[in-house]
Amino acid sequence: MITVREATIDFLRRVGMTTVFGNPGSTELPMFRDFPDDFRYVLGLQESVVLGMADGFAQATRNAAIVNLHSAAGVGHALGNLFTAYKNQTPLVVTAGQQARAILPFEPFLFADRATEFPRPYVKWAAEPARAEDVPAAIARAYHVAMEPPCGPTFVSVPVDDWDRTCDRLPDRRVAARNPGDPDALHAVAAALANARAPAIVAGAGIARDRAWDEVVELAERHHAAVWAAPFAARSGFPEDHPLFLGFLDAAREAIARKLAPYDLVLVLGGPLSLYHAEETGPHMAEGTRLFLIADNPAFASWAPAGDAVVADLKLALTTLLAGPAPLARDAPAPWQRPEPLDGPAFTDALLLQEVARLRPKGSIIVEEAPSSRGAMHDRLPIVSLDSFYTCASGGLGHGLPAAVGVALGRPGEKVIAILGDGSAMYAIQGLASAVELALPISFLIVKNGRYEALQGFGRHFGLQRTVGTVLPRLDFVALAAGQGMTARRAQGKAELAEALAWSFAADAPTLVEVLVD
Ligand SMILES: Cc1ncc(C[n+]2csc(CCOP(=O)(O)OP(=O)(O)O)c2C)c(N)n1
Ligand SMILES: [Mg+2]
Repeated sequence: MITVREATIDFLRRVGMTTVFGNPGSTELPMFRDFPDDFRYVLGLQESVVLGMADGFAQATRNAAIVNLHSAAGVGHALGNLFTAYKNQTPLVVTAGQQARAILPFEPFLFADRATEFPRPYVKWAAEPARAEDVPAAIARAYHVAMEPPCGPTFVSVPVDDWDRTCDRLPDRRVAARNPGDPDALHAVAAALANARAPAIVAGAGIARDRAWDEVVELAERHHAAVWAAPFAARSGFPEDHPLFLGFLDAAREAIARKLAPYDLVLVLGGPLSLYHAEETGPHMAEGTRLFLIADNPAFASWAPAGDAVVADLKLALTTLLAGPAPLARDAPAPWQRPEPLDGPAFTDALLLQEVARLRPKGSIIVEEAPSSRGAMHDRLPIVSLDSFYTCASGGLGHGLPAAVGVALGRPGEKVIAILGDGSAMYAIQGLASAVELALPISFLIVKNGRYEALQGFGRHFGLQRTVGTVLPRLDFVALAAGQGMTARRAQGKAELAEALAWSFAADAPTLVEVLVD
């Protein structure tokens, strides 16, 4: 017999979850008695930072990350980024402390009422085991559920007195969960694709999740298919400098239908396609465009408003498609006319992104949360390799800054560039302290426009004369960084920007550049 803690540590070690992201409290500490030397504890100074870092780390390492939160209040702080992790399909095993079993009837201090309901519906599975000795098995189950596509967070609430109880060691076992897809359905897609007159591929985040990047390039080239990025794709699924890449779809029903109208067949990979940000009417797809979806997430398949769908691992499904019939002879689509390079006096977010593209170290990783700068990023900062771009799939702000820390921790020695709006950066600004503590080579670039520009834009969309609560003119990010032990610079004007970026990109410690855009 061993302790619940030993059995849990033993399991975590077996599956490679030796980095624990947390913010501790009295109801968690016994989990860390005799904390093993081959484990590390990554401290986040607020639980949304903890969750965001774990999300970035899990995505970067392609394995579930273990998170430990303080009972109800800590889980509460983490919920926004838990929602994002759910939408990102990031595998996480979230544990939270609970008060000791013997005093639960008296609603003790820091007790979590209905602990397993609190994080729902943004966890795939949640449990507070009925007996202490069931805790390791619950954590093992949480791991396997988190890792089964569609991946996502799971939750285990653990009473504080459980860790020192005894139990059996868990059996060593593996769970294989990749689904190759229904062969008949995939053959139907392959046949339709071969016979299409003008096919298009829509590249979604699932391509990166399933590492199917090379297969998508091969499929697009084989079929001379136009490739569009899916709306708000949280990861890049196709090289954006490839001649077949034609641009980005907006999260807008009418624009999607219009942009895809020239094609007689649209194959959405790792979608969703029909992701709408504002209400619009009209058809989801032009008449005469046949739609197919292959995705790792059965939810996308079930609610897609049009088209036939196959739920599958993208890499396996594309292997089937690539073995399909040869396509009709057809010309390659006309290439995307990218906007002209900027060289006027205006000091804008677009110029910043152009300079990042020009000066960034080769192979650096972009993590983005700068809402109104998205379009400029699409135009000027092409993502050209697998796993070199991360953003949140949910639209919930406060993910990008800590996610950048987690990505950097998961990809040691690689440069991470976090492009953050000034409003966005403030939701989890304590993440800078973790970056300093971990000495990670991250360049935090703050697009300082002094406002929530995306919301002001939406205000105009709704015809508001003035959009209240959208200005933040007095924030000083150089001071906010310095207060957490990070060196920072301010840049205004092109020469100063180039110098600051070169300094930040060359640093092997975290740095911040506040860019005062017009
Ligand atoms: C948690 C959360 N709160 C509020 C919002 C609404 N929201 C969307 S964009 C935005 C503004 C973000 O400001 P900033 O990062 O400065 O980017 P900008 O709009 O200026 O480009 C806000 C508040 C959100 N998406 N998520
Ligand atoms: Mg802003």
